[in-house]
Amino acid sequence: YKNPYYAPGHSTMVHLFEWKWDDIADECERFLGPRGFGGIQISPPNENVIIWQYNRPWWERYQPISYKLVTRSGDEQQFASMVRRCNDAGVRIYVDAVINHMTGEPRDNIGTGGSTADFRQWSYPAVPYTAQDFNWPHCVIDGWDYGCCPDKVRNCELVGLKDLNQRSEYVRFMIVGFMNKLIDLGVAGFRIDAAKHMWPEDLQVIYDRLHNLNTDHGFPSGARPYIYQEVIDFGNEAISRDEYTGLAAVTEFKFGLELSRAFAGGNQLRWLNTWGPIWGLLAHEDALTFIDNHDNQRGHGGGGVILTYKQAKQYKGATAFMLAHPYGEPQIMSSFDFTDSEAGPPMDSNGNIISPAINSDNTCGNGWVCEHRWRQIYSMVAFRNVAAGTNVNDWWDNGSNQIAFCRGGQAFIAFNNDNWDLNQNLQTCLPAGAYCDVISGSKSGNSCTGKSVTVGNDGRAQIYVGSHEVDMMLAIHRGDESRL
Ligand code: ARE
Ligand code: CA
Repeated sequence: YKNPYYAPGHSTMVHLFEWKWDDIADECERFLGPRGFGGIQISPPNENVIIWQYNRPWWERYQPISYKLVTRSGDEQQFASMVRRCNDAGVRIYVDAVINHMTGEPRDNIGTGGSTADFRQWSYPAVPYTAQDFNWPHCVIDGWDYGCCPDKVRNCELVGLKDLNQRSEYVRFMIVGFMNKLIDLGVAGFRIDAAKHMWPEDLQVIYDRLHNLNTDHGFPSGARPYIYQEVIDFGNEAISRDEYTGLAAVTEFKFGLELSRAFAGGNQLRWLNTWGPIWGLLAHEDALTFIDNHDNQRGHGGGGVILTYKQAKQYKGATAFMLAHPYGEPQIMSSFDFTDSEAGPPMDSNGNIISPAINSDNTCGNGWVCEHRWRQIYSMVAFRNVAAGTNVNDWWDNGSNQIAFCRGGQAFIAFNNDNWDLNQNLQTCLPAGAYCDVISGSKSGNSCTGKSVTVGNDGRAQIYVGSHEVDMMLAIHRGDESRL
């Protein structure tokens, strides 16, 4: 369950938060596939309760009312078409699976597919689930429980969401049926929402009953789904991420916290020369890594000060480091712009999601941030693909916040997070020749729209990153996008 089965030459997952299926399919074909992205985490595809009381917040999608594939993102047919088109473009789909619970007790009672429920009776006829399918007696998790009481964290309600009993064979059957349907439609794996709130042994049973990936969608025979489990573990709670790594991969929340701290200036970049498990991070193959996610970018769930698109220079620096470094399986957040942390995606007065507009400079409009379309970010996905299979070598630092390293003989990157210029003759490990920096610009014909770098026969080059530049890094590599 730890292999994402990316298409050859692809890497990196992007979370297209609240995107519609038709728009995702277009994005696979026009951008993500050609740019070498590996996969997409989509918002939960199954029917959720509509919450007009809070003007359709993004979090209504974490309140399932059935397993029908009908949401604001699209219906089952649109879902199937998206998966087909994305797989054909070499981009995998990973489903955010909300299987710990159903809804809370919202004032509204109608789902995105027209289903209703009787919340107070734990009755969800469109699945169907009845009271006996939920944990009993009913209780709600409070903050203290995380420190003391694994049984409460797993058997009580997370923020009042009706808590399913995954020990029940019937509940397992419904969950497995839902997930297998998605696998048969061609998805490559799952994010397991609120995995901490389910017993590892129950999850193991569920995972082991999943189908192999669909060979009609280009997966090898016998391939198991990629599973990454949402377990927030900063090391001070009764439930540890280590209880889940035996099953499948785990979301590594310390990763974004430490890189955010460093790139926001709270820790010197030179210390990143040991980046990886020495920092208390999970083993490489166990870690789904990211700077921010849809919760902590808006102060929901998970502690710490996290960089987001709102601190663009530092955020791009942290993201570039994530993509340049071989540790972990990276995921990029792709957001809609927000000031209100509850607000849902751009929508019309009927609650329909408004599609992102695509500008001529590759960026998005209509309220969509599309970090994955920022040149400094998608260029680093290409960098990662060129550097695949190599380690970090020829680390250099200035004893503070200027660092540089090579990835084998494939790629080179330098960062300057000091408030003075970086201007050094450094080892790039690349063949002699001229290269375009893929951060300040791109290659255009036989020249560079941004900086160019001349590598000598000894592999060395003069590297300049001014402290007042828009970006704090410079990156060159052997791929077509950089080599002149
Ligand atoms: C909403 C309302 C609530 C209301 C509830 C039920 O906001 O006020 O009580 O509905 O009516 C998201 C939102 C929630 C929202 C929920 C359902 O964030 O606000 O509730 O959707 O609509 C813990 C969990 C972790 C979880 C975070 C948020 O361990 O699994 O809390 N993250 C996932 C998703 C969320 C989603 C859910 C789970 C629910 O990523 O987007 O919630 O499906 C410490 C602990 C963490 C704990 C954290 C916060 O750090 O270590 O384990 O995270 O505190 O409590
Ligand atoms: Ca539970």
